[in-house]
Amino acid sequence: PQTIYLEEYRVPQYLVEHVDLRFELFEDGARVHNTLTIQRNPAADGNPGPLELDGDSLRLESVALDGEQLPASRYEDEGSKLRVKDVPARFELTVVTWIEPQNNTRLEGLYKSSGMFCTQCEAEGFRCITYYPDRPDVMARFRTRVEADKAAYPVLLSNGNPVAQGELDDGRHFVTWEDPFPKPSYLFALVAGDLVEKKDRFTTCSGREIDLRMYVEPRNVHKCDFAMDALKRSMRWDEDVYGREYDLDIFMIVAVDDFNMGAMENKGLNIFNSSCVLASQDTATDATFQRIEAIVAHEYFHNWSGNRVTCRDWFQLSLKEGFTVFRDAQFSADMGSPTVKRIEDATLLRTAQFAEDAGPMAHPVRPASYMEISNFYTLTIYEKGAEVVRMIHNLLGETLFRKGSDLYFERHDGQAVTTDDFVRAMEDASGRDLSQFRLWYQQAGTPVLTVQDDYDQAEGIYRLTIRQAVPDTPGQTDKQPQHIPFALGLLGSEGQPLPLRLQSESPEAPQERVLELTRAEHCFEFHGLTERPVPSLLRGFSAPVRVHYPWTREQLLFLMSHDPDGFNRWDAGQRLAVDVIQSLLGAADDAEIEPRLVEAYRALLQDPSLDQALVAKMLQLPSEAYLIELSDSADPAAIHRSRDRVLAYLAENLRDDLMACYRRQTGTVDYELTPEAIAQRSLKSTALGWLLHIGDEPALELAKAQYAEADNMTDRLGALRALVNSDFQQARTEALASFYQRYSEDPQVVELWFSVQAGSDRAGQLPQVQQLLAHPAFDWKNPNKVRSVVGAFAGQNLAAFHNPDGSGYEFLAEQVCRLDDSNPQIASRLVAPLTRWKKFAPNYSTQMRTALERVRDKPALSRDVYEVVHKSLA
Ligand code: B3K
Ligand code: ZN
Repeated sequence: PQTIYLEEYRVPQYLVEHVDLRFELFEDGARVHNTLTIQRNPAADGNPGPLELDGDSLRLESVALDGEQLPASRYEDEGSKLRVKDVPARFELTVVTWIEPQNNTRLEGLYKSSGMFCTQCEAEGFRCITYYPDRPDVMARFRTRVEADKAAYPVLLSNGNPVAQGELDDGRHFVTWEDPFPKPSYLFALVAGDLVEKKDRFTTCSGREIDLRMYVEPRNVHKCDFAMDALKRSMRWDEDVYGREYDLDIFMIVAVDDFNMGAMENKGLNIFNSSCVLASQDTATDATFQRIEAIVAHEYFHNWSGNRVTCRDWFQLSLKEGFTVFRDAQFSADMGSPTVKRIEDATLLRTAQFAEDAGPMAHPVRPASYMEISNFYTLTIYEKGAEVVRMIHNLLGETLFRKGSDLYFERHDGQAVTTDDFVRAMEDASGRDLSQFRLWYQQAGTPVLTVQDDYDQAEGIYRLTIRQAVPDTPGQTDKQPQHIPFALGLLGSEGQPLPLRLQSESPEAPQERVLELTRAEHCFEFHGLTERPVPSLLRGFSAPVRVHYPWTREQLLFLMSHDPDGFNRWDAGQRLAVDVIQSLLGAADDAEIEPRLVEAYRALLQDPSLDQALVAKMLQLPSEAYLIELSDSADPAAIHRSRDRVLAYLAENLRDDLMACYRRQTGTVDYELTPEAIAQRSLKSTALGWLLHIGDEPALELAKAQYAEADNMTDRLGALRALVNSDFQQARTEALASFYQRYSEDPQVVELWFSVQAGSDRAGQLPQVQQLLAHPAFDWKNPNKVRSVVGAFAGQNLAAFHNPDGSGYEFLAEQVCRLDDSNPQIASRLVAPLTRWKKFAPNYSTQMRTALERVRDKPALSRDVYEVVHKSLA
């Protein structure tokens, strides 16, 4: 496969002004009539040459120019390119193609899912529908006529507003849609099916009435309310916080079961994976509700950050994704607990994005090259990209940031632009120089900050020395220091915040500061301190960096209970737990475990005056994945054992406190999604999980009761998970059987059932996982099912996946090969855990490599998997 380089970007030779599409949908295929109004791009230099259109898996039926059929000699059909020779400066081209949506297992372009037609065009799926200059800087107005059998497909949707509809012969009908906003082809969408419509309305800030609609299969009508409300909250929030009003008269959401990712922001017609939009109290967990709210908001926010202002090329993907993730994170923080949201985001970043940034696929937020763009929908583009926008927000402050975003939207409305344009708007609006800051977009790798301190009692001066280094990544060495906002506070021995008085400042200095690091080394002197302070570093995770500082356990325990910054309280607890777990690695089985950890957790469990949402987070031990990420030569079996030992030790010593905490969490009568209620449920299930982990009999009874009596999925699944992860084998088997029986008709809940098992070190050993694959409810064509078994096994059940005999690796390689033919995007995502082989101790890494080589040697490997496997073996 070919590598595409940012450096080679050229403006398009031809522009499309208007696209007229007509879809004839049948059971054995679809005919697509595509009439393009094309003109030479005045901005392109040189001889334009032939018109080149992209295509993929299309059967070409005819080509006409200005209404005249072209003889074969006037065009070349290369399959992936259609070249039309000798075209005038302005013309109309009509291309007719035949495609087979019913055989499309890649789920890119037009395909069928549970009997309905639907599309996924980002990034390069539109070329699987018709020949087209399929690049985001070609923006056109679309008119789309969809024709299908009326009984089987009563609902026919596309982007924009419906402008005509009518009956046709043979029981067929049509609807025509017109989208007044020019858009790139990746935002095109079409849906045809037998769907139920749920309607609502939204009045915008300028008083326009928007028609809101959700389209779902009849069995799902009762699962729409939450997403619809989330949509309305998002629309209001974007008006209030960013001044962005919705632009069309109608906004539609469709739920489909077979979808490669979470959802897609097609103009006016968002398409969602059912699992990211449908929810009811009985079938969705708190985590699912929160994910739905965030994704609905994310896709909606794209209408401005992505659709009205889009990307010039795919190297700029983070322009829309990083910014939109930042926006949805602000929204979620406003809707719930900001500290909890920050903890969740930082956890994901530190566990998974840092790992990506240290692995073979590491790339900058704005990559310089790719083979397959689908491989670049990564945590780096999304999550790190959002952190980069957050840092701009921190540096500029709320008001100037808003001025910058207003300028960005105003200046670039209707354009396809670059991350550089975004930064320039922020600079122009604020007067700040962000030239060094731009390195965040160009340099891959997670900066490492090494902090040293020193207290001079006689002078009352506390000195902090901060050094930064950006590690080498594939193809990038000798990096420059980046511009890093570093928030900190200093605490006195009573826990009181101390003033941060730099050198010559007056005594009334602030109690928190954001230091701006721009050099490889800085030394800051804080004056007027009568005692040695405890530093609270990188508050609120003010930059996506690693911090090394020689914390003592005393300091961590102190910060855990005293830091006024909630995020850093949690962080101190995590660092302490990591330290305790790591100190047991390779230690004797009876090695002593830090007793102060027990006391720290006891304090959390016993004090109801603490923010319970924060407590619920603080009681989660660092995950195995995070512990692996922190090690250089990881031994997952040893990590698993140490972590389990600490968990068991805590549970043994906190039995009564856990039980008391459990019993306290019974207040709420009605199911609510407030941070407090969510924290209650989380605490309940954590306590149960810990107690069942050590075989506590009274807790077993509580778990059974919670399972049976729960009035919501969070409690029921919490109990099920605690049972599944326990050694109470009979109770586990019974609960699993009962759960399946109860929910076998609901594919989303069956997916939870799969993943609870595949992700459990007790119920998810390889033979059991093999059985899940043979289960009648499992379906290789459905990405959610694949993720819930294969993905959960390799991503969550690390002890079993990293079985020292290599069986887990071999298993994953086999499933990747099998999926590579049918759905390369899913195959390529699934292979990721193997690509981290360099992180592991030799016994593991050799076998992981062997598994990767096996995938590499599969005949006819897709471009997606090829790129990932070859880069990680290089
Ligand atoms: N923009 C889509 C992701 C498309 C992925 C294509 N492989 C969803 C989102 O980020 O909102
Ligand atoms: Zn997005």
